[in-house]
Amino acid sequence: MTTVNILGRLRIATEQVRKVQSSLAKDGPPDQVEILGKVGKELDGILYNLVDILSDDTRQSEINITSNDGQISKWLEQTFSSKPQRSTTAASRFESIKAVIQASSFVNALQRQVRQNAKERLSAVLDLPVDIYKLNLWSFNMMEYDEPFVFSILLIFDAHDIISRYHIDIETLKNFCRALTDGYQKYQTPYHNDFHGADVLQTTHCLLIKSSLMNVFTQIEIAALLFSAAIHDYEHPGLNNGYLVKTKNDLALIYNDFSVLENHHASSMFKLLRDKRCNIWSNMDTNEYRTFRSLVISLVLATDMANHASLIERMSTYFYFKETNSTTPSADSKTLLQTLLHAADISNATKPWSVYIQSAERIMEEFFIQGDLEKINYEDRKPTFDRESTDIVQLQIGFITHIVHPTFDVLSKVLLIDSLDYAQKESKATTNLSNYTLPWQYDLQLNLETWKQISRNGDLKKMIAKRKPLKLNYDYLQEYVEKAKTVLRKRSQHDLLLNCALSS
Ligand code: 8BR
Ligand code: ZN
Repeated sequence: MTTVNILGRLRIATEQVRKVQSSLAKDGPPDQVEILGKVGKELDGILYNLVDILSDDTRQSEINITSNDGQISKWLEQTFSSKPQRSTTAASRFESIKAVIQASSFVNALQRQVRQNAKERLSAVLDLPVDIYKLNLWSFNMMEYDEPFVFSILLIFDAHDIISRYHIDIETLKNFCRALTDGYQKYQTPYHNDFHGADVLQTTHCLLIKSSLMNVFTQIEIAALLFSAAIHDYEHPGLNNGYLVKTKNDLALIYNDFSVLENHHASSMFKLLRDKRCNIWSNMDTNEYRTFRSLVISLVLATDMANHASLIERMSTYFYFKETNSTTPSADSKTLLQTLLHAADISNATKPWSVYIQSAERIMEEFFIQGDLEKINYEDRKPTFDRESTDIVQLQIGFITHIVHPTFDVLSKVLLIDSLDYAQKESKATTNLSNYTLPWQYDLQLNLETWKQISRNGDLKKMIAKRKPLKLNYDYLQEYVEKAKTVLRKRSQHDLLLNCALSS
């Protein structure tokens, strides 16, 4: 149900309360009339808040027309609301996440099949620096390879059968990869470049194959998810939405300050696809392409970090209802796809320290370049990110604690429940959550603990080897990684002893 539906029902209920109140006003019991008055006022307040929320979100504009003539209803809905077009099969397939969870029994067989197929295909024909087995690893470091899109797109698309299913011409795919790389390199940004794009693609691929999700998403959904992952920051200028809006940048004016970057990534990519030489989807069926394009747009727009809270809230509410055994609201496949892409987008802090620290250094440098520009061009004394005074350690601790942790916690719940279901089906009686560690859980803890150790005992001057461009002292930081490892080891030993003591 959309917020608009809720608003409509609440409005009708409020009207009824008001009617009863006014009919009782003359000769009804005064205390009850007073209560009704208060209830009416309260409902008015809620209605007001809902209208306020909706006024900022034009995508919530949804109407349901019930006319005898289905064709007319469809035309009315399509013309007078922004209701997304859903095929009936897609809607019924995804009643809830439960459908996703229940499908886990197929996943192992499918994973094996994917690997086998991929092995026999591209790597044998093309001279690529890695094979699909390497790209299946969470610890893979994209920054070690040149031209990362060329091999990652070819291998990952092939592994998911996208190349053959959509009859993608290999030469066109290579042209596309080059154009994609050019777009990502357009502004020579330290972080939002082709390494980040290819990294998010590879991480999304890992999330898919490590869960049962791959099995229940349709081919078109998987193609849209992987494509969106690859292109989600296309032509990123290395400046954030706030800056573009503040400085009245052309892009902000084009998109009326609304998800400026994300609109640009999607829009400029579809413009590139108008070029025949790069259009890898030219053989896709027209109807399928419509669904594909709409999914890609919604996935790329959802990478706007402004959606983070809403996304996590939607996923968390689902688990709240599931835990309390109330009726579970349905979570559509789109929310799940958006969560996977969002998680992959911010996954750098969940990778092994040596991989993560390179990303952290690059994103911080990109923030500082924006800070330099704010100072020079706008004489901003307090830029968002000041190279000299920003506390990198606290910023990383905050990013991990408030953004990355909640995201991966929600994701872990989906995937762990999935593992549990699978294990129970396999009748392993002693199933317990701790038996199923996901690839990111240890490194996420270790990275956070490392920053905490540095914040307690580290010498911040020694941590930074160079300020412009930012260069961190990796050897010095490594000392704290080792300290953090010891802390985590002691903590887990302590937890183990405590559990034993409690259970004996
Ligand atoms: P985009 O890659 O789509 O811009 O979204 C991810 C955002 O998360 C980045 O722009 C940045 O603001 C933030 N982020 C990431 Br990713 N890694 C970070 C890190 N290590 N430290 C601080 N912020 C980070
Ligand atoms: Zn990104």
